[in-house]
Amino acid sequence: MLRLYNFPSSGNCYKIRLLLTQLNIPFEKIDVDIVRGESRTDEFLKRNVNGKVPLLEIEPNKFLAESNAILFYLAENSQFLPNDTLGKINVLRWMFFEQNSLEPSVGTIRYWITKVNKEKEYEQAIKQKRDQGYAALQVMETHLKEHSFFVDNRYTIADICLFGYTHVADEVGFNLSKFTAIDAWMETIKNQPNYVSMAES
Ligand SMILES: N[C@@H](CCC(=O)N[C@@H](CS)C(=O)NCC(=O)O)C(=O)O
Repeated sequence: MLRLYNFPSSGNCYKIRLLLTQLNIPFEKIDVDIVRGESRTDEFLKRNVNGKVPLLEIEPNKFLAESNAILFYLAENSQFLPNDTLGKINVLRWMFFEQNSLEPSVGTIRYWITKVNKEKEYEQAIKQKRDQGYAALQVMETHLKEHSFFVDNRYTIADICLFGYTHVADEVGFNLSKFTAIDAWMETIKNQPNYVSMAES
């Protein structure tokens, strides 16, 4: 059985739990307390030299790191990834955008505020990252005003990947009220077959 090294409230880990659930693939979860440094032990670093979760053990002692690489691996030959090259490349395009623009802003602010209590200490950095987060959300909003999903007008891992941090942005002070297309897209995702929330997965 696949083993997922996991931190329950991480958006990056949730992406994997959501896809595995929607693919009906059973998996074992091994929770790693990243706040207490459990992803930085010698033992864990042997599994992932980058010291981060999610990490998927795809065969005994064979590990795959990076949430979006894991999504791509799992989605191959499924309904969640287009078959054609251009479709796949467009999925990658949005996954790179997520890691470059959304996750380092919304995801990092969320970690600083909710996990390590650095709201005061990192006030300036949070302000800067909040602007970057709103800029990323605006790009998504503009795209979603014209399209139901990110690629080929169908639900793919590009949507799963972007949903991971977008749907929890309001928990850390992002006001999403003017992002009506994002709101509609998030509702559509919550209505997909076998959808599971972060807390329930
Ligand atoms: N680019 C990586 C980011 C992974 C990441 O930042 N993981 C965080 C949790 S969301 C982590 O494990 N942090 C622990 C640490 O850096 O020590 C991915 O998408 O998987």
